[in-house]
Amino acid sequence: MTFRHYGDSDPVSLEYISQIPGVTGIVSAVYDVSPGCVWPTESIERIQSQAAAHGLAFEVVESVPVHEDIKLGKPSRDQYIAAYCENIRRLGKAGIKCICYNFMPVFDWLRSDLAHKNKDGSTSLIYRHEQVLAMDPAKGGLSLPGWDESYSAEGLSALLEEYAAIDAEKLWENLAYFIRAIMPACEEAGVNMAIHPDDPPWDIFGLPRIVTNEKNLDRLLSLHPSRRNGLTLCTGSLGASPANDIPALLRKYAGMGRVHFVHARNIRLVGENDFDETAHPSQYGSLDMYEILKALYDTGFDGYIRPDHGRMIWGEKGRPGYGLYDRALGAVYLEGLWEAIVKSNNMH
Ligand code: DNO
Repeated sequence: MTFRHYGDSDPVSLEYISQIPGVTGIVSAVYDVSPGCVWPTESIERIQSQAAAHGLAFEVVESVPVHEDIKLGKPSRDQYIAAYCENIRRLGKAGIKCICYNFMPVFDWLRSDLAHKNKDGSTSLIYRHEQVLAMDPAKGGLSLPGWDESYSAEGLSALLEEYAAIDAEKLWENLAYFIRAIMPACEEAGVNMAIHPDDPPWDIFGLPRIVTNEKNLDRLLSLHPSRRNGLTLCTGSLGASPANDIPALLRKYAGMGRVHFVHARNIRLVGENDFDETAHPSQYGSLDMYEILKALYDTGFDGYIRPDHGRMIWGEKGRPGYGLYDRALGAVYLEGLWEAIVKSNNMH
């Protein structure tokens, strides 16, 4: 059981993380290096030793960002891929076993509201498709948590224009090129790549999104047969589309040994393409967390898992989705389910 940590700027301390029952490691990254550049070994080692000082392992990186030129398939991609491979080798040497990354054009995860007030006074991240469609990213003033705020409105418009030539098939080609180019470094370094599904799993602002459903996950895994070409199975991202049966997907892909990392969280579907993030327990959302963990247990899953986004509760202020309290409750809830599954299976 791991817990995401955003480095020195994270209001949640490593000490507090080490106090959460059952959490044995952190998921982190070097945050002060631009996409496409090489991470200094000292920065990687610093995270490693800070975690170790609190008895926490650092074996999972989220994320090593993929430079937009790689997604766009520009000639400059080769130099960025070379830097990516160097990062893989450095991370492997420092004890990292798994790298989470994504291949979403321009924007990472998107929500329409980061602090939607629930009846009980807690706040949640929510997504309302109409509201997102009404935003114009090229006009600026749009600030959503998942994406690089360093773009100016003009820079963003120019980038979006470059993507006009990239349809889903072209993006697949560029993803295939990237995966095939990095696999040798992964083999050499002993590092598993775990692509994060697109969140939400549909096209946004006219940009194609391709890591969205079973058919596409099959295609992704077929791009390179190595087990190291694997998945971050994010229950909330894929679960936003009711066609995605999460326990079934886990049984299939974890059964193939291709799931290296699980992001566990619950969401409540409230309309077509609309959802609220909820507390982790099954009763609050549309996902059955017991069935999800049961699928992992039955397939002998031995990868990493972390509680994903939590609500803001008990007056906590912090990074949307990444407060301490609700994620800690999520971790312990998941551990409780796991203990019950393990023990009830040993009894038979
Ligand atoms: C959201 C996260 C994502 C994830 C990246 C991986 O909270 O799960 O931002 O870190 O998509 O590259």
